[in-house]
Amino acid sequence: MLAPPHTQSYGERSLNFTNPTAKLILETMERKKSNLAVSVDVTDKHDLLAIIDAVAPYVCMIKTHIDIIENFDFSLIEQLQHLSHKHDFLYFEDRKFADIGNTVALQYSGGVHKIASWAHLTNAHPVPGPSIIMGLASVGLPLGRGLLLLAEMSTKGSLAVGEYTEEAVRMARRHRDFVIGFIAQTRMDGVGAAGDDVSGEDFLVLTPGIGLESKGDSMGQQYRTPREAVYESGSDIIIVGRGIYGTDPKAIDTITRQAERYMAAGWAAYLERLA
Ligand code: S5P
Repeated sequence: MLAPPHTQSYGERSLNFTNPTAKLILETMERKKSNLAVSVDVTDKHDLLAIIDAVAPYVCMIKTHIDIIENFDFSLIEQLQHLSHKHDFLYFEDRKFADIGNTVALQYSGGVHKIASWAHLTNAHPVPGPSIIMGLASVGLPLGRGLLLLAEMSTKGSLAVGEYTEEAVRMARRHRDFVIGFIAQTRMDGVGAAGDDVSGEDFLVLTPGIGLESKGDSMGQQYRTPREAVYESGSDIIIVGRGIYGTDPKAIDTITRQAERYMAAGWAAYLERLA
């Protein structure tokens, strides 16, 4: 009987995956002792670069919304890549693809952002069905990229529950070479398996909606603590945005301190889970 993934160390779990991005994420987490991903949702590229440079020592991953950058040009990508080499972390472009296979393949490879050329990881809504995975995999698999499906969301009134979540997991299970995990609030081990043998199955669970102070915002976001996500719900990576950069993207000292604090809280919750 294999140990369930959330009781294994991140380093051990890198052997559970064939996808090179999944392996690299888990090895980076183990090396840096961090299960923190910082979501840098700012609109100016200079702020984006300054915040990444400040928080990078504390993260395994940086999550971007590249389409909100107002002064984007492709030289930004070279600067982002320089930071990821300097500080040893991966990029997750939170694009939330949701269209037919042919369209998402074009959105992923082309346009001004050329996401597949630099983002190790991206995500998709399962709403169109398995064709969305086929479209994205046609671009991402040859590059060794990984995909997350949004199985659940952090927002009040989310429709991604019950049968929808189960079907998302079944879709992922049929494409394990490319789908390496979920955006979700809890573990998905065995969800929707209906008697099928899923022992040895491992998916990464990345959880947004994390805050140490606030319980939510005025637009439906809901926050839980790193401990609730990692220790109680078995999440692997906490995704933190405004809890770290707050309301002032220029307050770099405060942002650095907050990143250190969330990294410590996330790692302590993981060690507690392993124990
Ligand atoms: O269910 C979700 C899925 C995602 S990817 N809820 C989320 O909040 N997100 C993203 O996580 C959202 O797009 C944002 O970039 C980040 C949360 O930001 P925060 O400032 O609320 O921590």
